[in-house]
Amino acid sequence: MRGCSSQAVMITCALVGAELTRQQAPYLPLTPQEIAESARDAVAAGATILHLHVRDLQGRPTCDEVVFSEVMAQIRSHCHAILQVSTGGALGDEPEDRFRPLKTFPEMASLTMGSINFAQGVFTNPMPLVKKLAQEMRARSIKPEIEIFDVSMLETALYFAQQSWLSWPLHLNFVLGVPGALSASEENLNFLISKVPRDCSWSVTAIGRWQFPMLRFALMKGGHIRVGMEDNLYLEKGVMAQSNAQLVEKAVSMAQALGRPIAGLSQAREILHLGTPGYNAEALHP
Ligand code: KMH
Ligand code: ZN
Repeated sequence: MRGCSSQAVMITCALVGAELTRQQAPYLPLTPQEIAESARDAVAAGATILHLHVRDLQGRPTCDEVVFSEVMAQIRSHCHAILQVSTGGALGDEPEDRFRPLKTFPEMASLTMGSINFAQGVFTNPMPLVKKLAQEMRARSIKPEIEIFDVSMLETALYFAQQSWLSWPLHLNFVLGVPGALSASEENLNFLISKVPRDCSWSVTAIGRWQFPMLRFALMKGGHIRVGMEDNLYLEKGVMAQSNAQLVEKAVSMAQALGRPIAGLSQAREILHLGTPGYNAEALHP
C-alpha cells in the first residue's frame, strides 16, 4: 500500500538510539526499567512500533542479546507493541555483533541498505553484510524495516527484493537529515515516494529540527511516521521534550489535525503483513 492520505498512520517511537548520552539528553531512558517505562508511556500516547537500542550498565550502546531480552521482557510486561530491534547498532560495532539482537526473535528489525557518512563517523553496511542480515531475518521470520538514508539504498532494496533476498512487500523507512546522507526536504521525499512500489508501505524519520516539518509532509502524503529521542530531542525550538511520550503526543495531534487516524496494533500488523506465514506472530509473545 503506497499510502493514501486518509489511511491510518503507524507511529514508531525510537526511544533511545545509540549515539546520545545523558549529558546531551538529560531525559534519555537508559536502564532497562527506564526504557520499558518510556515505552509504556509512548505506547499509551499512540505509538504502535518501538524501535529499540539498548545500553549496558554504564549507559553505553550494546548489541548484547541478553540486555535486549531483558528490555523486551520488561516492555512486554508493561504494554503491547511491535518490537523492532536495531541491527544498525552504534557506529563502529563489529559486524558479527549486529546479528545478536536477532536472537531475541522480535517481530521486526531494522536493516540499512548501504554505507554512508554519519555526521563525523561512517555507518558501514557493505553489501555482503546487508545480505547476510537479510537472510538471517528471513530465517528467523523477522520482518525487516528497510532503512533508506540515501537514494541508492532504495535501489539496493529493490534489487534485493528482485533477487528474493527480501520478502515482498517491503516496509521502507526514509531517514532524512543525517549529516552526510540525504537531506530532509520535501523535494527529496517526493522523489523517494515516487519510487515506492505500489504494494509497499513507507514511513519517514527526520533528524533534529527537521523531525516535525517532515513528518507533517509525510502525513499529508499518506506515509507512516517515526518520532523519538533517537532522532530529535525538541518539541519545538528551545523546548526540550521531557519524555518520548511528549514527542508521540505531538505526532498524534499533528496526524489527527490532518485527518489521519492512528493505527492500533492489529491494524499495524495488517499493514506490515505480520502474523502471516513467514513472519513472527503476536502468539509468540503472548
Ligand atoms: N546508530 C546508527 C549508527 C538502525 O537502528 O538501524 C544506526 C541506526 C540505524 O540507528
Ligand atoms: Zn536506530
